[in-house]
Amino acid sequence: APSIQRSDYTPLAWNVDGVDLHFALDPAATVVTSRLRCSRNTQIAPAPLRLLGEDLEVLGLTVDGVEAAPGLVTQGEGWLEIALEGRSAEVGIVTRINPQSNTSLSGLYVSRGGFFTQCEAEGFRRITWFPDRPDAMTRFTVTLEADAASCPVLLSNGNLIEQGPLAGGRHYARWEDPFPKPSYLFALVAAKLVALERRVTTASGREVLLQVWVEEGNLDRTEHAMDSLIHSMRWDEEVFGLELDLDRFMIVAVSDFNMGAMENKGLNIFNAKYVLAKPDTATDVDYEHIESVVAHEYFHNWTGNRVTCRDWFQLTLKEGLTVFRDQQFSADMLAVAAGDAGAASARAVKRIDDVRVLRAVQFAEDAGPMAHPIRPDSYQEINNFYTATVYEKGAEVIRMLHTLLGAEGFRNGMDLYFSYHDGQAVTCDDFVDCMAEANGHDLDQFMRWYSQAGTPHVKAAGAYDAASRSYTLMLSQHTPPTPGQTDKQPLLIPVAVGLIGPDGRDLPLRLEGENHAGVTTRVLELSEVEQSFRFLDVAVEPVPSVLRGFSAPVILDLAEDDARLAFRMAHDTDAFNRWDAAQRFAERVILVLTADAAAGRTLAVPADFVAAFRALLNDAALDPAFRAQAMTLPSEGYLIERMQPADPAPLRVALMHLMRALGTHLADDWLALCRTLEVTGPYRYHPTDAGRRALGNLALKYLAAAGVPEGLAWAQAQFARFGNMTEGVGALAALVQSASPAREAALGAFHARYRDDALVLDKWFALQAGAWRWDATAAPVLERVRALMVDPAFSLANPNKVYALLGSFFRANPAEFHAADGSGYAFWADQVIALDARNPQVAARMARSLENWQRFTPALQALIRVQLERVAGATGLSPDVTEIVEKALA
Ligand code: B3K
Ligand code: ZN
Repeated sequence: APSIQRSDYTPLAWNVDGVDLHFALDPAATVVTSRLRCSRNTQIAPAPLRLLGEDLEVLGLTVDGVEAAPGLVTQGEGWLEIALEGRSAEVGIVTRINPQSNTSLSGLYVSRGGFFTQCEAEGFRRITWFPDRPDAMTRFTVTLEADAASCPVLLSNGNLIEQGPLAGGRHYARWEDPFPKPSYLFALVAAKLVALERRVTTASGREVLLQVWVEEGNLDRTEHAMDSLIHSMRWDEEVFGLELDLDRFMIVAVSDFNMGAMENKGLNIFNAKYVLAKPDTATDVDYEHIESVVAHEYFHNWTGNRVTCRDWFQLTLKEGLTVFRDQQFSADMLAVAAGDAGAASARAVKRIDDVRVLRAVQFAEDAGPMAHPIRPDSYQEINNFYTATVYEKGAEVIRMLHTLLGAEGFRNGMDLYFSYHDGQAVTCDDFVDCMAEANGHDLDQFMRWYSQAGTPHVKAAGAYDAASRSYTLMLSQHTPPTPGQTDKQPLLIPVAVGLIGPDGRDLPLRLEGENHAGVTTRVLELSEVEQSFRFLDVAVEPVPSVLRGFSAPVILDLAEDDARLAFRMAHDTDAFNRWDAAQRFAERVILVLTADAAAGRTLAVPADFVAAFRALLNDAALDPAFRAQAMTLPSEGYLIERMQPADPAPLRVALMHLMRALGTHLADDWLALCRTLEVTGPYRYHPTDAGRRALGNLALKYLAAAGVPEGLAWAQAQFARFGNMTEGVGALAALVQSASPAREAALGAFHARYRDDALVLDKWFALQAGAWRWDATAAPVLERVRALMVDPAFSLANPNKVYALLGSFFRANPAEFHAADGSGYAFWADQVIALDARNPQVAARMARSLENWQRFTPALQALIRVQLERVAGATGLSPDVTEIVEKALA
């Protein structure tokens, strides 16, 4: 398939200064009339106006009011060029589209009787012919016309300037967006909805109207999203001096949506999953996700909308930066709620969550056939590049700038960025240049983070010299080759380091050549392949704590024996590294157990690991949320990346053995812990309560896995009388992850209670698809997944359902998915092919679950290859899935 190169960028020959859009909305035949006021870009050689379109029926085309002469128009696959004369022209286009048959959920589509749009990245061209690229910034005026009874609410970007009734039971509304924007930020909604409203005053004293639009029955689930929006507004005012620039800001929830949410100017459209919450339907984690997605989309108003991307290769310019901003926001929110005493731990817990995702998903991506720099050089289908690399690694790159420049320096860089580029479509270089200029800091080497793919390995080794009371830390870096990029240059890597004394306290640090002593964590700048850092006045041999707070997105190789890991697990003053020590110790134990299981040896969990784990469990001084993090084993997906070759079956045996052992040996400790954790009073979304619930649910998981009768009884009792969804789904998850016969009854009861609640049923689907076979006589999980696919609540047309059932099976259940008979792979191919016919973006996401197939055992690889080839050979395959399977097979 053809690929698009970053180096091929050319500026627009014609600007669109303004566009008037008129929509006569009808489910099967919507007529879109567009008037483009174009002006020639005199900076470059004259060229025709180039418009892009897909699946459009053209009813009329005029230039300056006259039907376009055929000789003026040239057309190709997905494009149309009009040879315009002079310096300006008005182009009129009428197209007809069929929103009802649009199952791709890109462009204009129908969901539960309403009309919705999704235009990023290239959906607008499925609505009308347009220069559908992010550097074409235009002022939009939009008129919507629809049936008043089925679509009483008509929304678009900006301000409502006119509305009224029309003949035939129809009505109209006209919206005007005062800010020029690229077409990917256009949106419309026409549906039967109601809104929660609030009026708030911005920092500069303007009153603005906030609305959260949902279906009527969901109004009681909108308050948290509204609170999150208001908190986001305040935070951006305080931290970055950025204020809402519109009089009205709307969030709309829709049930059928390909991803999380979309930052359309003034009219954010959300997957209902990231809006709707009330205590008995949403978990603490759902509340947390809603808060961060609402914030993310809101923050895009400045980082993405006011300043946007010149081309899609620059996607991380808005996404990496906005993820960083939402991460900082969530950390601040948690820290404030936790109070002074709990703030540091609350921040660490958030950091741990973010790093878990990065390591499990982004590191895997960086080690596979889809590896790409945060700013890719080429792509076949842009929708495949909304990746963990662009988003999460992109956010880590911004975080490193923040670390290197300091909060104030970073803020100065942001201020300069807006002062230079407000209203423009720019590149990642423009952003980093502002950071460099505002701080007088050379960031040339740092730019390699934008161009180099792959996860760097940083090796650390320390040597203590008692005679000179000095400690030397040797750091070296190496980035393995990735597809199309064999030679890697050294990066500028901030490595935060502390030295821990034998009493568990941090030693003051003084770096050779520097005078100031006293700090206990020091950010070292590793810029060469190999570098040594010498610390002076070190009274005793320390234990190094390296990469504190995960100061860079790298894999740290540091030789530590079990005793040292246990020591850091108990004492590292950096909470992130303390958690990381526990993860490293667990990983080591699991990989040994896995090798033993593969070789048919007896499995034995080392006593020193159990002891270190018990110490964490019983350390009442530690915040429950942190303890829950520290005692959650590394994910199977992450562990698979650490095995060579990956063999999911013995890994599962090892994990089950370890969970049972920790449940059995520590049964009394877990039960005692459960008794201390009960939360009383009405539900509130609060980190202290959430931490207690998380730890309690984790305890139930270990107890249920081990089949401890009191633990199972506890889970059943909690399930029987749960007061909120976190407790309900926690108890259900524990029962499902056990051999207890109570599991089926609990699943049945849950289904009966929530049969009409799509979002809650997603949890029910996901739990079953992700279940382990604790009862060795149980049927393979694939059978259950197949049965659930014909459940009336399941639908391949709804992305949330696909992600809950199929996504959970493919990604969260490796041992079952990678069954030795290849049944999982054949099922995968069937589903990818079926999905691709209706929704290529969703299909491509599912297709990606086998891209790292070459990591598996030769026997599994042979079975996977057959299915990858089957998908690759399917007729009419979308560019989306084609790119994934072609790269996997390359
Ligand atoms: N910008 C959108 C993502 C669009 C994905 C298009 N396939 C959501 C976000 O990152 O905020
Ligand atoms: Zn985003």
